[in-house]
Amino acid sequence: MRIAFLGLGIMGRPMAAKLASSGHDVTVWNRTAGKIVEGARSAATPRVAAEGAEVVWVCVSDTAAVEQTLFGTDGVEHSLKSGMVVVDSSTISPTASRKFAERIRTRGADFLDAPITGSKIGAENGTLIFMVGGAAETIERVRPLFMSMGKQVIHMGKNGDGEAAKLGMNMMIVLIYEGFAEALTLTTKLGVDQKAFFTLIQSSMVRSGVVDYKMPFVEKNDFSPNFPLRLMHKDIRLMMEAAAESGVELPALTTANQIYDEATAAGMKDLDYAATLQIVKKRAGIK
Ligand code: NA7
Repeated sequence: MRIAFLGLGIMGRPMAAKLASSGHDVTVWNRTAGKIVEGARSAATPRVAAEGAEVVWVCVSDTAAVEQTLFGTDGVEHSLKSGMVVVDSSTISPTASRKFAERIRTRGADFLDAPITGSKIGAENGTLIFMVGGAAETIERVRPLFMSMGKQVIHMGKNGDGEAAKLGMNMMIVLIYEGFAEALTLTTKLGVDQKAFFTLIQSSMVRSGVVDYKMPFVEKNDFSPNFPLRLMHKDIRLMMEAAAESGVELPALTTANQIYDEATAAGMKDLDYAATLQIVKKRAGIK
């Protein structure tokens, strides 16, 4: 298929590389020039990248970035043709995503919100999971592309439902990790051996995929970014915005957000979100 891939960040670049190495005809664009993908052409603007494409795939940081890429001066909108499909794998506001879908549809194209889970490693290995909002027929048309980059596609419902599901899932990641960070901090302060505590967690019912994934990094004090804290903090703001819009209270998340605020103020925004453990430890006076 002829694909325009827009956004070559931590996630986007390996995703575009998987499409190119699967034999698709890929043109990439990135806001800051200089990022390239082997086997793909580079375009100067989203508009140029999208010209003649059957599918336009977007993976940029936030709601404003998606809006700019789709509808800005040199945005995708100018190259939209009837029958094209736009897929957005960025994590953004569900409400905004629904509006973007409506605007794309007025041009005869279709839109899927298809945020991802699986982190940098999943993007590099082609094992991402996509949670998708939009029409089932449109999902089927682009299924081969999903399967070049990932291992599973879950249809969540109508447009925006993929984004809503992603916020719910990331909320669980934030709270599970915060629970782990607080438990580790308390037990450390009480004198429990960290390795023994890890063994207990992995042997018992509190075992979790999130902790399994982060534990080796915590053991090595390696907080280099797999999922940068700044992006999880952005997602927390999206969760709180969606909660305010729909009249839902999120007391635990509100507390976790304070830790993220403090971590950001301490200059940790480009580290992995796992670095929030350092804030909890610092508050407890643990070096
Ligand atoms: P990164 O590694 O922070 O990359 C973000 C990408 O978004 C990168 O290509 C940026 O271009 C691009 N970006 C940022 N702002 C804009 C604007 N205003 N217009 C166009 N492009 C922009 O993020 P990830 O790849 O880890 O994650 C991408 C999404 O998936 C995000 O929503 C996550 O929450 C999930 P740059 O190179 O800075 O010019």
